[in-house]
Amino acid sequence: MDPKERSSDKASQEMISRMAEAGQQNAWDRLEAQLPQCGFGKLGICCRICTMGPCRIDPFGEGPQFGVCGADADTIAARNLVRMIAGGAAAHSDHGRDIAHTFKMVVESEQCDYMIKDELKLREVAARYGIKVEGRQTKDIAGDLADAALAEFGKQEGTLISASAYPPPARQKVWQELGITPRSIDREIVEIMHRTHIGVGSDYKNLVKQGLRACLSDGWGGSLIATELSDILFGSPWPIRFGANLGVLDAKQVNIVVHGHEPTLSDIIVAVSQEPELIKMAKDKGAEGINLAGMCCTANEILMRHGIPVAGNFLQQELAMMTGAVEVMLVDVQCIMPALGSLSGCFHTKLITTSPKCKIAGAEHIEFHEDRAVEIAREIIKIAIENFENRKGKANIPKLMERGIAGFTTENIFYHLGGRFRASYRPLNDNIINGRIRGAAGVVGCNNPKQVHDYGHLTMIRKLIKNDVLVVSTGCSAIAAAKAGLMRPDAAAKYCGKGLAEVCETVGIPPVLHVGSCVDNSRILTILANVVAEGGLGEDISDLPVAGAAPEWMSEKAVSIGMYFVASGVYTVIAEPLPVLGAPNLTRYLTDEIEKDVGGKWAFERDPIKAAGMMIEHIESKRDALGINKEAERKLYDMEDRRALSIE
Ligand code: NFS
Repeated sequence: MDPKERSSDKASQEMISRMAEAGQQNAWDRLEAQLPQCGFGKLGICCRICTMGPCRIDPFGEGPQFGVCGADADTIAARNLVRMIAGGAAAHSDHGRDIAHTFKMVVESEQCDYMIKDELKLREVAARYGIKVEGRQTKDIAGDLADAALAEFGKQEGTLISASAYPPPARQKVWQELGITPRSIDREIVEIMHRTHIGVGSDYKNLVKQGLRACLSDGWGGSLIATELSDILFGSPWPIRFGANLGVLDAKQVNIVVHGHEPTLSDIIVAVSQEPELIKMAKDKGAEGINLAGMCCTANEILMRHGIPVAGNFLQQELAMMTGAVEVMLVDVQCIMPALGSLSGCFHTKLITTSPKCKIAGAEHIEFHEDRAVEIAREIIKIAIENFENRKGKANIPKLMERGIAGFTTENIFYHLGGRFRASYRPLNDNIINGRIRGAAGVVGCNNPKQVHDYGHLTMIRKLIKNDVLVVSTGCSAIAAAKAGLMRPDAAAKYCGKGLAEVCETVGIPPVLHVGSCVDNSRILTILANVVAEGGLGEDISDLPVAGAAPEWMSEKAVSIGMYFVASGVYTVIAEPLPVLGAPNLTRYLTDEIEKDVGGKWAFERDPIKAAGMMIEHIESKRDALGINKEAERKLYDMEDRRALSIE
């Protein structure tokens, strides 16, 4: 086993070797043990929906072509796919719902550990929801917004307010004509489960249509609510310096790693961990202090708002524990490997679960209640401090970390690209029109042990910025970029093409903008809506020279995200194909014909260099269509160009 074949990140390679030496299993080992994986499952053509099955379709056309009920490959794969969307949209939206409940609690209670931190954003969002803001008290506006946001989840009539308040009018028309304007968040998810029950829908296009409606209720609904209410409650991010990679753990301090997705507990932990009394307690135990670090999207939440360092992305959770330097790994929900439970048993590390939705064998459960947030946070930090003296042996922390700048949002990009005196999207649009910036790409999503860890993200991003494509990033992709130094402002001179470097250096931004966690992909949607509204680049998101990608995706959430970008008009390239390849008509629809319906489509490409090339070609074709590519400077990319441009 060569660790370089598993991860391109040096700190991770070091820990992967250590795990091998210690005989500890990790996700890569478990993947190997699974090989060869089930071909039917990969192609999406096995069905376990009823007990007449399990059924499977022979992809070679020799064996059965129908399940017992008569479902063919397209029906089976479409049902499986939209159920993935239901899972992903549910995860994002339930996160949004929890934030909305906390928000309501803040508004209603007299004394509470949270408060409204961004009144300006509160007023802006409330106004979009049609709530009267002028001359009203903050509390009253917030109360109305809490009710309006919560109603979005379960209302029985009409459509989502945000689906008509945020996207460009042309986009709304596309959805109306296709009949996919989301009605309410929960309803679209429930309806997927109904439509995919045995004996309901079998028309694959009609099944996908419900998938489109549900993912739109995620991106422009549940996720957007999560992002916006979090900004109002915990403060809107602002550019902030940070460190990333396992080297942010500190052998001399009490290390607490917060992992998962929701900011409610972690945000309080940030504040409480700075209490002098607790720091003194840590010092009395022989530690130099309390060191907080994040993992996965919880990391992104507290990084964006407080500059808390990031220990790593999805595939580094086991590696962080393996350092032996983590006193407490505190988890909430999503992307938490069950393997952490048994691994924690080999170290002094306490794995603490906090959500009633997420209990893990081998973990201690301390249930988090928003109305006792500070008290519970103190209790957990004390456990970590007490545990410091139980560290066995020496901590093995790789001495690797990078610095960068995060904290970009739909609102503050105005300031950076527009300059403080001219806060608007105009300079961004102008730089795209004049060709200094060719376009923009959202590179997002997970890690997947099927791809070399971080390699896909980094190779793709480097090629995009080399070709003057501005990159916005979220989730584990953003963490990969940060660890590789791509979020340093000086990365512009080092990695970018001339045009993009010029723009980045003038305004002092890195070429890869960290816009937050995975629910914050909603920020990318609202950025796109603002670019359209600014004018000069068409009427709809599907006119823009932009593309999306998830080069190492693995989760159902990523399917929902990809689908809502496609449904919003964005060409979206992913590495591991959607599990639909055994269904020829469905595959053709998703990767081709769907573009006529929604303006965006999917593409599958494992090679990140080729994938980036496809995105650049798409961006150039959109520029052609907009008429902003002057004949003289028009650049077509043939194979030779691609090779010349590829890095590494
Ligand atoms: Ni997104 Fe965040 Fe990471 Fe993937 Fe998981 S942490 S929500 S799903 S693995 S980016």
